[in-house]
Amino acid sequence: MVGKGTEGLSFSMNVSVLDCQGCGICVGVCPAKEKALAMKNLDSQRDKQKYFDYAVKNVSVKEIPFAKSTVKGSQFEQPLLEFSGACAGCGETPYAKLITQLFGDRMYIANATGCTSIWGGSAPSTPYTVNKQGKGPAWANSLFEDNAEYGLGMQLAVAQRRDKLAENIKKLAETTDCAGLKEACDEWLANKDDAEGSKAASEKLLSAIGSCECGLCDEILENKDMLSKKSVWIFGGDGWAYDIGFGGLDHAIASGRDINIFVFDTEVYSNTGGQASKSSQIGQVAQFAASGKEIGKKNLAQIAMSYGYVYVAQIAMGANQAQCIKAIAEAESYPGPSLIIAYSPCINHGIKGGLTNAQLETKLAVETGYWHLFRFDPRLKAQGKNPFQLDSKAPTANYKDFLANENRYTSLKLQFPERAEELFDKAEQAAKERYEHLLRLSKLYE
Ligand SMILES: Cc1ncc(C[n+]2csc(CCOP(=O)(O)OP(=O)(O)O)c2C)c(N)n1
Repeated sequence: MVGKGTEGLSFSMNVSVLDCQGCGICVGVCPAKEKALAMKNLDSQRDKQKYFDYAVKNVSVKEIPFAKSTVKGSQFEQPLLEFSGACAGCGETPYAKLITQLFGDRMYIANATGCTSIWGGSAPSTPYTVNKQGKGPAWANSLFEDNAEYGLGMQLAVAQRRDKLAENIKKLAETTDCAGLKEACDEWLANKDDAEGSKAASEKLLSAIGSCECGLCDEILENKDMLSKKSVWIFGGDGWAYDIGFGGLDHAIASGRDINIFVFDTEVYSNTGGQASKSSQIGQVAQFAASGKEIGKKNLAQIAMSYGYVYVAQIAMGANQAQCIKAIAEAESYPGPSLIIAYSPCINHGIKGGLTNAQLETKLAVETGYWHLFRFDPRLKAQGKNPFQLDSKAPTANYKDFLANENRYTSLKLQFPERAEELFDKAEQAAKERYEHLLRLSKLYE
């Protein structure tokens, strides 16, 4: 038993020995006081594969009475992203996996070219999968240059097809005299834009249609994939979002349409070997910034917030899991454009100890004031509340301790110590000013 309502149930976590990449993150982030997990040599664990295979084959998904959008509740949902080809410990995949746990059975993904499209679709295989009902993310990769437009197009197509379906279901409700069908149509119409409600109403409608004769039914059945509410996601890295795809991203958020943009912010073009982007930070060594980037990170969140009707959040999973899930759930439920910028450690950062420490590194990023957490929800403004919520506390650790933990900064110190000192001071000052600016924003929106 893991909480009220789960009497008679127990759970275990079984790792697939053959698929585990050995990143060791689970060992590092395990909250148990006594270390509950330990890494062991692969050969000594091969005979444990049978437990994993048994669980996959025989243990069914259970209805668990925890809210899906909580840390605990989300982790009892089936991930519809499984074994990707990402670097072991990648900071991007945990976000995508979490999003599929929340919305995977009704989600569309437009994926910009970049690491997310490479680990997300290394043809001929894909780590995205389906649940027992055969439902899973519909995924496609567009050009690096036009992915926001591609996702916006998906949203427009879905909206158009669902509106037409609603028109037909309304007509059917008005004309049918078959028992139960009118009620099923009305129930679907009332729940069309409710994620869970539309799923239940769709099943009822399909079963009512099955036992009635009707002229419009064929057309409705042809479009039954549109019965449940869809969740349209646009995935990409910072090279796409801040730089090359920015014009399209701006166009897509300005449209006011119900899209969810998720930026996996690694602060470099990761997939092409670590070139600097407008998201890279002062003092960071990257390709095209071999002596440390001189100018500051673009404030993409602030640009999006200036519209007033865009949901915007900055998150970092390892720093605050609850805030991360809250932002993702709020963005998805917001019936307009949403932009989430997620801090994503990358092998290019050269984190001390390697990506084993990726999740802990995001915690350090927030504690040192290197990265800030906040949410801007236009719905709150309409309710007379402050739409801007700063979720980061004032830094409790030294900014330069974060820099000292990553090769992308320490390498500058080794090569150009004086310049490093100068740029790191500038970076620290810029981070302080960003936090003060966020504090002022919070007051301003009050
Ligand atoms: C049409 C097209 N333009 C450009 C590229 C080259 N390209 C592929 S991935 C990439 C960088 C992606 O960087 P980013 O958006 O930051 O995502 P990340 O890899 O960091 O997740 C570039 C420039 C390409 N493959 N195709």
